[in-house]
Amino acid sequence: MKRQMLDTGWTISRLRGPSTAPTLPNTIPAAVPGNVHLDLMAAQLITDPYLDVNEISQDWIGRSAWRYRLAFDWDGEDAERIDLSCLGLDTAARLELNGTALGETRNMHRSYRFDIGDHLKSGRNELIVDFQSAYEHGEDVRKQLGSAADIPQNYPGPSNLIRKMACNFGWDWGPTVVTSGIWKPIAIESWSKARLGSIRPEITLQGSQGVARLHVEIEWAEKGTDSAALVLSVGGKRAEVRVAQGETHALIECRIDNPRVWWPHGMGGQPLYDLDLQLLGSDGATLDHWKRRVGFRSVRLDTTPDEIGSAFTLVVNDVPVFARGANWIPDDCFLPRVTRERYRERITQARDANMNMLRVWGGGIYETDTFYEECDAAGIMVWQDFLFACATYPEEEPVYSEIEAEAREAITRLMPYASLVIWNGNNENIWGYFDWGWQDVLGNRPWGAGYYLDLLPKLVAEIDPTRPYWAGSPYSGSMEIAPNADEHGCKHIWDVWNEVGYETYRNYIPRFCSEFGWQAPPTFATLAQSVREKDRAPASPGVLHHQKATTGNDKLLMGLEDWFPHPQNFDDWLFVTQLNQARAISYGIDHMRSHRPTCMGTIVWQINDCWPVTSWAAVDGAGRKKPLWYALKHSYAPHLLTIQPRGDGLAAVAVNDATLFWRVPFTAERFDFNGTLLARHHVWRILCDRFENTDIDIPSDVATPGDPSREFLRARLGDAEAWWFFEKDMKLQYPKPRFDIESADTPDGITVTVTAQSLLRDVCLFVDRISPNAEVDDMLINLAPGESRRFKVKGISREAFDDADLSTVLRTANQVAEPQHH
Ligand code: BMA
Repeated sequence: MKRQMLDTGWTISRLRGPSTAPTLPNTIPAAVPGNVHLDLMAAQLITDPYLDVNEISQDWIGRSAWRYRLAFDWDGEDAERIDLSCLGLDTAARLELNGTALGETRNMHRSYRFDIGDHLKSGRNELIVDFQSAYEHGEDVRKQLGSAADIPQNYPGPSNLIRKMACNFGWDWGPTVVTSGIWKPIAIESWSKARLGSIRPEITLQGSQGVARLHVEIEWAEKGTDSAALVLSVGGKRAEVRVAQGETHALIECRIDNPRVWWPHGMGGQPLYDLDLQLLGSDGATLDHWKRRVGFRSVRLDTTPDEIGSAFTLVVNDVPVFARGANWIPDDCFLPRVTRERYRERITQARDANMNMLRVWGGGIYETDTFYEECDAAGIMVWQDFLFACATYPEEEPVYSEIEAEAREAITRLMPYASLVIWNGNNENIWGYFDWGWQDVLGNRPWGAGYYLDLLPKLVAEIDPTRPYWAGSPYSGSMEIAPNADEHGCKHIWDVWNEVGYETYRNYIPRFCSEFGWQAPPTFATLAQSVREKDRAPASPGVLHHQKATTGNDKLLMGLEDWFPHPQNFDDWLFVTQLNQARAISYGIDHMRSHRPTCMGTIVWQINDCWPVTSWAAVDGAGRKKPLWYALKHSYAPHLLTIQPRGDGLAAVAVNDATLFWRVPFTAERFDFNGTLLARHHVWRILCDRFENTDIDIPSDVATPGDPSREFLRARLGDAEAWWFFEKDMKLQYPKPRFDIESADTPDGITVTVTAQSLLRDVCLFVDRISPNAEVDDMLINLAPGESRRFKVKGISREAFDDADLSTVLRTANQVAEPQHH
């Protein structure tokens, strides 16, 4: 097999579309992989769609048809078969080589292969890939489907009719930047005799044996008359099977005794083995090969009925795992920009926030192999949605066959990855069917249940029997039980944020919470880079344009209720809404983790953004960490101590997600805001076993304040500590924040030492306001009077500021809780 990448020399041109389009050159240089937006930006024919309100005037791009063209030389390769291999075309494309049509494609989530041997010439060749506008393609499908297409859909565009990334049409955190393009590599592959077709590796752990069982399809060149052999090697083991001439299926297996086992982050290591599969001709020459890094582990989903309802617990290597995670959306609206470095940075951010799971949400893509490779290496478990989100989907043709083919390919491509632990049918579609009034509109028409309850579980069982499948997020496990029930399956909590305050998290004890979130604007540096300076106000056109949720900015203020007064200026608005986001999510996680093992997972909406925007994300569209990221790091710590209401009083709950028992002294102390100790409770040793919780009563003389507005509780358990304030911030008589601040050079940045002269709550250092790329190691730190804390800041040099600047970017809850200090 010889591969010639077609990755240089392409051009694009606009074929047809709205008259609102600017005049464009006849041909524009194109990057492949890429898309038309990236090329138009690179050629400076459009402004950056992420800036200001530029998005609005660029609607013509998605409504236009585009031609990709490549002239290339071919030297008449001596091979029996020559294929054009396209790993990703977005979306409805027609391909032509030297004037001959090769075929048409209709699905961005599939790959395509065309036999081009008869159409290639030696010398100059011309390859054309014409993309129809996605909207026009949607209209075509709508016409074909008739009334079957006229079914509920929560978001704009035809994303429930065509197989294109749904959020490309706009979402409640994403712009409408409908694009077209060759978004994954395209190449000419020449081969003789035989090649490897699809490969389905079942990689598992059975007892103490690692099993690598590969179902291999062999494709024969037409003139092939030879037999072949497959050779598999992994972990020092080798297996060989003969493939008779014309045989298209083979099974090959290696078993490794006592392999090093792959574990999720925090539970053990992530050893990966090189797996190598060779297809050999009868002369022993390599015809084709395939390589992956694989990890041995077992996974199942425990849904055993219990006195509450039924469990929803992932069990890895026979150990129940509490999933500490976040939802993942495409990291950029323009997918080809997401490089390996960027995936690695984002996945490292997840790991550094003590996460062990990311959920790849169904309105995006089946991620690139790079994503799963990085998750494998980091020990980040992946929950993979099939690509259906917030809509009903027709089950008629031509949609059904596209979905089946797409699912088959996605399952096969992703099954080598150890990190992938569960397949999920859809995002919120079963919930929508039950609770969003869809049934009134649908009548008897199909809406997608046939995919989630029938087709997809069958395909997973057939293709990837080593992994669990769940029909939806949320889903209770039965169409007889409300999909978003607390007692069964996985739940989304969205009334908190949308309607009610975050104290409501405590009303729910879900078995697994696969979505819950709270919005805040991006960091200052990211906002400053995406809106003009005169637009730096909460309700300016620029800032509002970078807020896509219905009444999102109103909800930001609504959510401050009783905690903080409405901010009076832009800087306070940024800080207080970001602080409230961090507080809200910690409140939810601490509560749900304190209810292990009833609840066995919290997947926050969302870790990342695809552009600069006010959203639920912890890391903003430029990769900067919002205060929420630091809150996640604290609330997802393997050793969590949290104070929770229990009965009439308070308990400290120790949550031990570390692999060792936790046996340490416990102290709970009540102080007044001046730092005077008022009451104390000490226990010589508390035992909290590994992967367990222990509730520690706080005696009422310690838990009951004299003056709830001027006192706080502080509990410590070994390396963990928890604070408890008896009132919401607006009722607290915080002292005016007083502190000393000092900085010192280090080899990779500076340290900043903050010494509290008064109680300081939620100390945050917004160093991005001094140097856009500066990053602090921790935030949201409480300091009692007299206490010091040293922060590490990287990406900054002493020349950029003086210590007075530092004190202006230090913010605390004291500053914003009430206008009058005491
Ligand atoms: C759920 C998600 C997303 C959405 C989020 C915030 O609906 O599945 O569709 O972005 O909530 O509203």
